[in-house]
Amino acid sequence: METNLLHHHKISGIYAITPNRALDIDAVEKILVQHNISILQYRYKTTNTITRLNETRQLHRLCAKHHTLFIINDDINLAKKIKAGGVHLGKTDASINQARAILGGNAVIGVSCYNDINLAQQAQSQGADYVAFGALFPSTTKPNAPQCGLDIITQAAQGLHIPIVGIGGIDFDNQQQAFDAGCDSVAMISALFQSTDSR
Ligand code: TZP
Ligand code: MG
Repeated sequence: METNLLHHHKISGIYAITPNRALDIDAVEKILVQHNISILQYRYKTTNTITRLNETRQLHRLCAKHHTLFIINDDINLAKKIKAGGVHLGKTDASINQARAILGGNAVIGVSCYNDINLAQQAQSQGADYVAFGALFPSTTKPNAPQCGLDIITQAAQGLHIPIVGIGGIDFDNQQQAFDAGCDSVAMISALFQSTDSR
């Protein structure tokens, strides 16, 4: 299975994820600019399809303006519909094969691996473009997320050639620990979106 090297360079630095609430587009734009964000994920879990369509269309435009790769959490059909850059899949979502079949070879497919290196190896061999490990630190956004030690990141980095994203409780104070352990990129929700006057 070939990997999509086209977008590897975008999976670096801070990986911004939208909070699970209605979008403040200006706040998102400030964050993209202030932190030079090269990848953004839409992760609002609302089932209101009109809202989802409107918000992702706005974000897609914003991302195009700022050369940011736009990823949608879980929803392959929405990603297809708005021509997003890709999709992020968790344990209970569709398979990599399904996503690839619907979105095509250029789509960026990310996969949550929690703390499981075998899952990451499998995802890589099935054509995932990046894998995510976490929670690296206690997360107020997802307090019951399984924990992933930094040692697992270091071990995973030795056996994988696709980028590794760390997630969970990462902020501006502890991000360097994640990079030092071997993360290519660090995902943040609350550290970026907690306050509207973004840092
Ligand atoms: N998966 C593991 S922790 C987490 C997800 C989606 C939430 C990350 O949010 P925060 O606010 O950066 O801890
Ligand atoms: Mg999911």
